[in-house]
Amino acid sequence: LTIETDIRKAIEREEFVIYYQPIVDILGDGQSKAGRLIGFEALLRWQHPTRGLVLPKEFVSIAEETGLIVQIDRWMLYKACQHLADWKVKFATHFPIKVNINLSVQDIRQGNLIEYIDQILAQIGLEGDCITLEITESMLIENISQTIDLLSQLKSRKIKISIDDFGTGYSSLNYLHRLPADNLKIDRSFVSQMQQGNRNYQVVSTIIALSNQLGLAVVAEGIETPQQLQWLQELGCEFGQGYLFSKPLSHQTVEALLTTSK
Ligand code: G
Ligand code: G
Ligand code: MN
Ligand code: NA
Repeated sequence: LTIETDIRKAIEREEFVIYYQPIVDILGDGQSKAGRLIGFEALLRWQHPTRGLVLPKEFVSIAEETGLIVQIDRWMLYKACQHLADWKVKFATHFPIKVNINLSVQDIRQGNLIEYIDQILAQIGLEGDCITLEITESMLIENISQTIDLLSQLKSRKIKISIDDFGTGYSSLNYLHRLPADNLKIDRSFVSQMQQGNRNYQVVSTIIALSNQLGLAVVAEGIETPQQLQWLQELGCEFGQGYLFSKPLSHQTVEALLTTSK
């Protein structure tokens, strides 16, 4: 319960910050070479007055149980869109850079998410197509019809939908073709345990083949080694994220990166 009180105070005092992890094009094509930055995943951090930088695993599940995550995620949406609009002006040559934002099931249940998003996009002056919302398979399964309805409304605003941690949920194959999703993120547990021809390698290979057949883009998470990158490229995975490219970066470090790579 004291953590709940602490989270409430953190919201009031604006102690949350956003770290941004680069997402890169790992295949490239005729025009662009592999390794190009295409966007960032916005990741929540708590800049705690005494504990330092606290990671989501320490507080997100309590924020979800108490419903406080809704306020936090709305702050994330607003702040990440503000940062993006700001970067668009400062670092125009890098655009279109996109931002991915994680949602929890409570955000979807709240009801007025669409109105909130319309309001911030209008206020900040951004188009929906520069944001991707990440949702997990388990969120979909809990509320399949309500979720499909919401996703369709997001799609009509050109907001992209990503299925996060793909492969860790339940029989996703049954409904995947019904979902108005744009891409899948292969869970990092599969990527980290890939070895030529082993079970994880087969799972990754199958997810990529399936995505290609369904016309979904694929992002592999948690790429840490050149070998993993090479296998993913051979399997036709278009996008990647992971420590091999970059760990999540502070706002200040993102600006330094965009400045030097202009
Ligand atoms: O940054 P890190 O890898 O520690 O994040 C762990 C998990 O925490 C992410 O996979 C994501 O599911 C969750 N998470 C991170 N940022 C947010 C956020 O802003 N909102 C919600 N709801 N979950 C987040
Ligand atoms: O749950 P979600 O996939 O949204 O969160 C991504 C999390 O994975 C973040 O907390 C981020 O810090 C972490 N992460 C990102 N890249 C790597 C990586 O290459 N290796 C490991 N171990 N973790 C990573
Ligand atoms: Mn995510
Ligand atoms: Na996640």
